[in-house]
Amino acid sequence: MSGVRYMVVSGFLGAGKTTSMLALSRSVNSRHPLRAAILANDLGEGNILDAEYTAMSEVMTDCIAGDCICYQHESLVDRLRALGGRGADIVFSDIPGCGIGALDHVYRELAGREPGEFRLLPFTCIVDPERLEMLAGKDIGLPGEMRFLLNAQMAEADLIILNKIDTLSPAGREEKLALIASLHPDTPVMAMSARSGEGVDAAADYILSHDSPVCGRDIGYGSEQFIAAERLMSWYNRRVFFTERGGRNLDFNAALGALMDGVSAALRAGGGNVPHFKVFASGEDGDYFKASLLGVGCPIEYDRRFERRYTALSVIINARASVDADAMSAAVEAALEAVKAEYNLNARTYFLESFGMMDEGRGNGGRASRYD
Ligand SMILES: Nc1nc2c(ncn2[C@@H]2O[C@H](COP(=O)(O)OP(=O)(O)O)[C@@H](O)[C@H]2O)c(=O)[nH]1
Ligand SMILES: [Mg+2]
Repeated sequence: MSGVRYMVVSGFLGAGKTTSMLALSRSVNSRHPLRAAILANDLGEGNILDAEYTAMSEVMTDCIAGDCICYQHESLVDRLRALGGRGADIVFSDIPGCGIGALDHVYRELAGREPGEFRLLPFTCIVDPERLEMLAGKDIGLPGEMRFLLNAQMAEADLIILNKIDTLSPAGREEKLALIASLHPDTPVMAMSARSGEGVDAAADYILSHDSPVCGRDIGYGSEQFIAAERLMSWYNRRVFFTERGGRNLDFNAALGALMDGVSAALRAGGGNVPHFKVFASGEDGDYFKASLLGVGCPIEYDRRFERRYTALSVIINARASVDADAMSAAVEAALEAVKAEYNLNARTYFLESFGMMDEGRGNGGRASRYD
């Protein structure tokens, strides 16, 4: 019996799942005699930025890549036991940004197959106030099919947390909380800012003092609406090693910002969008660059920029897009070529994967086909 407490965090692309898991972990670690850990999960085989980023923090971390934890029960159980063995009392893990179904596939599986081994804390959905506007009928530049996923994520949750309240006025907070309550009147709702820390301790204490009822909820998993939304999504993971051709030190903040702007412009020109495009690179002695773009019309959000200049740098690019994989690839390629020319860079790609959520042939399930 490991006695590890476990909680899954769901939520839309860019809602702040990773930032929230870090904030909740730090809140637990600093105020309770408990040790919190993060098990980062995403699709794709490797070069998952959130996993590298959380691993850089002082919080204990591990990662499961390759597929959603929904379909990796044994691996999930192994990792939870291993984290418990390393001293973790509570493990937070996320599911890939548009994911639904983990209540059934993770909580109910764990409760049924490892009865009593893990204490399941509230299944928690992190909500971004701007994306929530979609459900009030506002056009935020994302395909309408995405509304289904956002609403289903909230419908599935034991607890809904309105995040990013630092971006809202008091009236704005009330308005968003009222909208959530009108859509999901039976679900407890809390509010916090994973960035500023406001409300984080209260959310952590609520989570620690409640267990998930692990009930079944019909959220339309596998329905036509679900498939229509998933069909629109593509994933893109790449690692690029840049070198300044003349061996000079370069301000990579400018080059990486230009890369992000270039991708945004190329997608916008083609009518596509990218709900979460992220770039991360780590320099020397804890110096790092991390930035997010939460849609082609949005400004780049810099979590951190480099303090130093570098001649060579390894950069991770992750995109979760609402265009097909080819259009996403073409947008990155065009932006990369422009940045190489403008900043006198060579770029060597050591890892690249790009796939549609519903693509045939993804992963090991691919098969040969022939027409004659
Ligand atoms: N203003 C604000 N930004 C936040 C907050 N939480 C996360 N973010 C930002 O939102 C972006 C996406 O966050 P991330 O944790 O990567 O989202 P995820 O895709 O759900 O894991 C990043 O630029 C974060 O810094 C918050 O409470 N307030
Ligand atoms: Mg994340």
